[in-house]
Amino acid sequence: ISVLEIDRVAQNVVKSHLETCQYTTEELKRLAWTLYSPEELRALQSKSCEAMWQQCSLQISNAIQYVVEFAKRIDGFMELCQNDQIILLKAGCLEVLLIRMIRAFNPLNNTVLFEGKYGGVQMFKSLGCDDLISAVFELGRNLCRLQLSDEELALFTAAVLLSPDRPWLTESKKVQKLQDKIYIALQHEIQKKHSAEDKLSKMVSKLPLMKTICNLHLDKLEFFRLLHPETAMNFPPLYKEVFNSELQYSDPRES
Ligand code: 4D8
Repeated sequence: ISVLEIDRVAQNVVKSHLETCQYTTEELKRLAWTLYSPEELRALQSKSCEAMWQQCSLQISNAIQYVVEFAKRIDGFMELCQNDQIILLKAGCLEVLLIRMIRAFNPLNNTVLFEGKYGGVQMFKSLGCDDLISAVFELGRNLCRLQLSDEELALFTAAVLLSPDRPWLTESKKVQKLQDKIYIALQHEIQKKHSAEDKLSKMVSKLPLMKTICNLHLDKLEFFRLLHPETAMNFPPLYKEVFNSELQYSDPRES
């Protein structure tokens, strides 16, 4: 492939990313030291488990809408068969959210943006998912250390989304070709910045922890559904569709 082609891929992916981030980098910089007060934190911590799950599923569902829009704008994604588009989104969107999270993560005080203010792990106490939350924050710290630019973030999330090894893909060769180009563009972007030459392998080495987090989230959700079926039924439709374990014909691109 030509340098021109790789540049075109990079430009498209970076543009799609920037157009589909809820917050600009400047907005996040301004917000970075807007912390929840001790009283607000105490209020969050004393919420019921159900109310906190509802709140988190709503936040995740909002964020997923932007990921769906991101996917749609990546050249080649809409040319995949509908079945594969759905499989890629369902399998990859939490991983993409976890990578996107670093834009809204402050490693200096170990806090993340949640509904307009920053808070630490204790903010999520009432979920009753301490292991999941500490894994999420560990990933946040790990990824922040890599100091990824928005360009690198864009290409990395696109590459994760276009993973050809997701189960049940019908045209994985097509997905593989798209992902190959994106990884070449990412490597190219990293070299431009004179970053450490092993930056790409360091990025890729975080994928297993992301997979662990995704599986942990699904386990917690399944357990929560058993305990509180009525609450789980009222989770946002998009959240339910994406994380539903059953095979179904729903389409997260339309919610
Ligand atoms: O831009 O939409 O404002 C995380 C959620 C991020 C989960 C959100 C969350 C994000 C996952 C809340 C709970 C990542 C941004 C804010 C809300 C992604 C954890 C932290 C978005 C980037 C940071 C900032 C808990 C936004 C993983 C999941 C547990 C459950 C019980 C559902």
